[in-house]
Amino acid sequence: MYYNDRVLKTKPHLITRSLIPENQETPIHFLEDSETPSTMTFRRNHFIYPDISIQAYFLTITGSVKTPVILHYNQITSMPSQTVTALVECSGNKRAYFEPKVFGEQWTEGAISQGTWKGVPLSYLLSFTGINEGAREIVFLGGDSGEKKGLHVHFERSLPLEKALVSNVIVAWEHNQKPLSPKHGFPFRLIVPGWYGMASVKWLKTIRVIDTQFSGPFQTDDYVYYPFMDQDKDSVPVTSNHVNSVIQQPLDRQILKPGQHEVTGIAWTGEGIITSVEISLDNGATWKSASLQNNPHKYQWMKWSYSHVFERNNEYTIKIRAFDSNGHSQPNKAFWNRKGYGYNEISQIIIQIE
Ligand SMILES: Nc1nc2c(c(=O)[nH]1)N[C@H]1C(S)=C(S)[C@@H](COP(=O)(O)O)O[C@H]1N2
Ligand SMILES: [Mo]
Repeated sequence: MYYNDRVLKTKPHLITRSLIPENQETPIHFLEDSETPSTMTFRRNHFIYPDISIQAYFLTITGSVKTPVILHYNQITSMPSQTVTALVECSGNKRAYFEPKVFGEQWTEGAISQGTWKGVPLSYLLSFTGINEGAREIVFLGGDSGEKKGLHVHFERSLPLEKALVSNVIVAWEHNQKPLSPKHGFPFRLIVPGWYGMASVKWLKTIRVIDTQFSGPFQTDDYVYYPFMDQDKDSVPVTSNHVNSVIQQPLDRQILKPGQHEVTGIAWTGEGIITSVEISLDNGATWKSASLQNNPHKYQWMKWSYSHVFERNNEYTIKIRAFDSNGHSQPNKAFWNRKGYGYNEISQIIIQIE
């Protein structure tokens, strides 16, 4: 047997940040497909995985509704479904790059994946219960729980009614044509395209309509932008994804041979679409357009590339900035915030040519 790469099937692996609870990054620099396989999808958990038995499982919809309901697995999965291809990005993606550094999982660039999710629109589920006049938010409780700041809490988040009822917010049971895996929320998870990942609650147990503003530790403590180190003033909740990009190849500090090489990567945004991606090979002095590799789709990343002949004995500082249809682009300097969310500074690598 020849031990070549074909026989040994060289494959990327998740990048471990912690094991209990499990937090691992997608090997984003080594994936070309627009659908991230389930095994390569990043994992972001606040607690240990919950034990869920499908026989004992039911989903309740309660609170400020006309008729509360209890639904079993088969009742939900036989409802009219919708399929959404969307990326999920953790708001802590790229946290490791903040300066000054901040506490929390030190994600580099792989707290993002893209998948095809099948489920029932939340608005359809709520048409069974009706919503009372005066309802403001919908609260989603996950089956996982544990200790946070001395209290036993569940992972629980709310959406304002306006966001919850748009048609592509779904209660999903399939990921990439298979039932959701236990790690990604089996039996049901919410998918909220356009918002950072914390909104997409896994292991959904109850949906509760409320007339007030929800406050829970994952709503009003975590997932809030705090612009100051030592005070909470001017804080803003984390919602939609910022316009952002990753240079997939080459890698930062890679040594390459002289000649033609492709610079490739992805770019994405929360609301709207990617309209252009610009590249600089001279540390931001001049910019050119990278070519976009697919049609823009809302809530999906855009693949881009740029081919160039690189010269011997040279170093290149390569920068990428993406622009979206809402007039947003990646900033020269990331907006620093105490908990390290939403980093989207212009992407950069430095390469050396032999
Ligand atoms: N129940 C529950 N849902 C959750 C979380 C969690 O810890 N518990 N983490 C959230 C966060 S912060 C992110 S980024 C995504 C990650 O989803 P994934 O692990 O399927 O990639 O799930 C969200 N939903
Ligand atoms: Mo996240």
